[in-house]
Formats: sequence, structure tokens, C-alpha cells
Amino acid sequence: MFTNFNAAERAVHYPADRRLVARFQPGALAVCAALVLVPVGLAWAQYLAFGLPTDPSARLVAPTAADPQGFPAWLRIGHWVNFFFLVLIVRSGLSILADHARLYWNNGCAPGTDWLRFTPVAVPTDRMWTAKEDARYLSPVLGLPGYRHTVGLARHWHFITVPFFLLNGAVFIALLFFTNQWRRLVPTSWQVVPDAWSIFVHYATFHLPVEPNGFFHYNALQQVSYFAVVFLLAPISMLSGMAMSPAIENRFHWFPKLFGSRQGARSVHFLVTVAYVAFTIIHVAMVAATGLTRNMNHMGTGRDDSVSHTGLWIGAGVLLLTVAAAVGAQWVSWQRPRALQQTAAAINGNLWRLSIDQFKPTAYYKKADITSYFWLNGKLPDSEQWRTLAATNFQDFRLSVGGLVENPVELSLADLKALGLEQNITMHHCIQGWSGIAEWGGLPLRKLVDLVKPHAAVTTVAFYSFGEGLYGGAYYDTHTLANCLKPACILAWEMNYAPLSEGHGAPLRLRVENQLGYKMVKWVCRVEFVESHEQVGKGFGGKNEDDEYFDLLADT
Ligand SMILES: Nc1nc2c(c(=O)[nH]1)N[C@H]1C(S)=C(S)[C@@H](COP(=O)(O)O)O[C@H]1N2
Ligand SMILES: [Mo]
Repeated sequence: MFTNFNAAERAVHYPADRRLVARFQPGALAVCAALVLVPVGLAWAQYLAFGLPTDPSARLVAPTAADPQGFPAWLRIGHWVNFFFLVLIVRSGLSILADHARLYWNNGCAPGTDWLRFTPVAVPTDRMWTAKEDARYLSPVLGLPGYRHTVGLARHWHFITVPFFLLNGAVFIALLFFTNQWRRLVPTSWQVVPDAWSIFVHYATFHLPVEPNGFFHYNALQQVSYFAVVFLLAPISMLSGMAMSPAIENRFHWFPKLFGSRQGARSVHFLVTVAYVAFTIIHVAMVAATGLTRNMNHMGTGRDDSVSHTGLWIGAGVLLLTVAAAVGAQWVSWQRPRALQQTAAAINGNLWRLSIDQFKPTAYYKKADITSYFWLNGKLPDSEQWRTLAATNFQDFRLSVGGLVENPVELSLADLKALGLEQNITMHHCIQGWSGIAEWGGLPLRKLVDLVKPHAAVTTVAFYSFGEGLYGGAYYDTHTLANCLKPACILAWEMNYAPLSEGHGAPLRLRVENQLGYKMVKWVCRVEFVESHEQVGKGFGGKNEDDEYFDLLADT
């Protein structure tokens, strides 16, 4: 009903192998288990040795004049809006993760170094294995839009939602401090730490502490948890998300290091998601366990009322709306993918064009940073022409450079090499999530531009490949002329100080360091200067933009 896959799409999005597993490295599993078991074990040890600690909530039963009196409408609306967006963000995030269902702490992403993977597949070493083949199927019940290799659409939902999620959060926090509502969430004394622990000992040993009336104030553990969600989880998810952007990473190399590495940021981004989901489950369970009707009225109607069902109905309404949005988003993803792509371009495309797309990347890494592994992507060309060229070491290869230029040229590899060699060590960011650091050597695009002299009307450069896209037809992509003129943008014939291998794009592949990997065409045969990307292919900026609804600008 919501999908109309043809045979080719079915083979990609609905593969025979749809197993969903979670495989931890033993060490990682031990750490995760310890994070849960150690506190619970300590709580039990304290309880068995010393009995239940004094319940600190007993002090809180009577509200004081300094306490917030109830929940204003802005707070209640912000709370539900936040939930609505969070569901969209988490579900689309899971779809993105499924496209490279492996998490690492190292930038090289070598198979076997993942601390957690959601695939039973061990990467074969006896044949070419691409990241696209490695993508996993995710049920559309869990993911938005789910299925396999739907990262383009999933990212649109993720990035369309994020600005509104952040805006809602910023308004919420501002109003907290503009009113006295911050007193609910922000502890004002370190006493909150031992108090929260005492309450945790209660819960962990199956005792309910005295329930203060949430209309005025929360118990210490509640306060600490809510504080952590608003003031720790939310900023961490934002920062770790930003740390994954190629435009940001290539401009501010120190930024992903806040999380250890770029993959560290990705892992933290996932762990924060787990924390959001775990929090939501426990939060809802506690709301139900400590007076469902009254709690729902607090957040629904803003009244301290344990009789009326209105709060419950409001909660149910929000839930229904959220489910309806999920179903609607599923429909849009498959019935109106182009409109979704264009909406994303109107919101984020413009946002990025005016901000991070302006950054100039720098080739910053050192030889020692080069990673031992570098995933492969794309289909090796199987045209007669490329095979023949490859068989003779690309001696007869001619790069044709034309379009709206004064001086169209055909250049052999020797010609290109005579024009100049620039060597850069940079980090590659695939849209699917993996990264790698390598040295790339080749001709700076600005030198090619100087040589061919594009007309004033040129805004865009198109790069065509000998290879084909996922659904057939020549692979190509476009870049703004501005990005092509930035530092470290080269047509490379060298990787890690050796001639480019066939898999990595021989004889020539593009490097545009502030963009995602899919914009870096491999097996380049032709360069064309054009007035607009709309004149090329189906007009959306590249093969993946045309067929898989990827973004025209790939700074994130
Ligand atoms: N011709 C062509 N170029 C391509 C692709 C492709 O499928 N065909 N895949 C792109 C993607 S998605 C990535 S991440 C990089 C991968 O480069 P690598 O295989 O050298 O790691 O190449 C890009 N260039
Ligand atoms: Mo990619």
C-alpha cells in the first residue's frame, strides 16, 4: 500500500536476508552490562547490609511558595511537541544506522573493530565487498522509512525534524529560566546526589519512596534524570550529530575529537538515542505507576486533578497523532519522495548553503593518521572501454573536459600529472556512516579551471564516471564551482602514495573534502562545466540525487 517497489527496488530495499541481530564485542558487552548491573548491585548491597536509606522525599511533601505552582501551557505543549519530534528523529535515525549497521570508536572502521553491530554478516575477505552490500534491512515498523538502503529518505526526515526539535528545546529552556519552572529541573544543592541515590536504592530494591506532588516539585532522582535529559542528552546529541558533518570535520578537526573520533561521535550519537528511548520507557512506566490519571492531568490539562480523564485523552491524542505522522511519513517517503527531497532542500539545503558550505576544508591529517582500512563503494565499471583501458594501465585514457569553457581539452594521465600534483591526507565521510583517512594525490581542480577558462555563467561542474549507478545508467555527480575551487579539491590518481586501485576509482577519482563520499565520483571519464545542475541527468544534482533522493548539497 505504501510502497510500490519495482523489481530492481525490491531487490535493494527488500532483500532475502532480513535478519536483525545485535552483536557486541565481548568487552563492549561487559561495559554495557556493568553500567546497569553495578549500580543495581550496589543498591542491593546497601539495602541488605544497612536496610532502606531514609526517604529524602519525605521532606518534600508540602510545597513551598518558591516552588513552581503547576504546569503552564507552554511547558505542556513543549513537552508533547518534543515527544512528537523525538519519535520522528529516533525512527529515522535507526534507518540511517541500518545503512551501515556497525559502530566503532576508530576512524578507519576496519571490519572486526566494531564494538556493536546489527548484522550477522562478517565482511568477506576473498572478494570485493562494498558498504552498500553491507547495508541492512530494517522493518518499517521500527525505522522511518525502514527497508534497506533508504538512507536518502531517512536523512530527510531526520534533518527536516532536527531544526524544529532544537527550536522547541531552545524555547522550552528559555522559558524555564524566564519563569521559575527551572526549579523543577535544576538542582540547587549537591545534596541532590545522595538523595537521588537513596531513591534509586528504593526503586532498585522494589520499594516505592514517598511520592511528592509533581505539581510542585519532583523527587531528587526525577530531578536529576530530567535535568540530564534536557541539559546533557540534548546538547550531546546535537554536538555529536554536528561532529559527523564532513564540512565541519574538515574545517574544525578538533571538534569530533570531543568524542574521541568521528566514529566516537557516531557511537555517542547512537548511545544518546538509547538513553532517550530508555528514559522514555522508564518515564512512562513511572507516570503510570505513581498515579496515572493525576499525572496525565498535570501534563495534559495543567490541573492537579486525579478524577477527570481529560489528561488521559490528551495523552492518547498526542500518541495517535504521532502514529498518524509515522504512517503519513511512510506514505510520503514512497509516494512523494521527490517532494520530500525538495522540502529538505528548501529547509536544510538553504541552511547549509549559507552556513557550513562556506567553510574551507583543510588537509590536516598526518601520515600516521592514515587508516589501515578504507571501505569500498559503488559498482566497478564493466564497460568494454574501461576494461580495455585498465588492461593497458590507462595509457590510452583521455579525460575530456568541456561544456561552457573557452578552452576544452582532452588530457592523458601524463598530461594531468604535468599540470601539477597536490597531496592531501583527509578524512572521507560516507553518507552511510563509515569513514576512513587516506592520502590522495592529484591535480587541484583550480588548475584545471585555470586551464579551460569556464564562461562567467558557469556555476556548476559535472563529473561523469565510466561506472554505473545502483539502478543502472552512468554514475555522475555535480559540485558548485565554488566548492571545486576550495583547498584540497583534486582529481586524484594516487591513494596512499600508490596509483589508485581499480576499486578506489582508477584512473581518476574526485576529492571534494567538505562533501559526503557519494559526491566524489570514481572512475572519472569526463568533466563538464554547466550553468546549473538542473541541466544534467534528471536534474537533481547527481546519480544518487536523481535515483535515491540524496541531497544536492552534502555538507552533513
Ligand atoms: N562512479 C562511482 N563513484 C562513486 C560511487 C559509485 O557508486 N560510483 N560511490 C560513491 C560513494 S557512496 C562513496 S562513499 C565513495 C567511496 O569511495 P571508495 O570506494 O574509494 O571508498 O565513492 C563514491 N564514488
Ligand atoms: Mo558513500
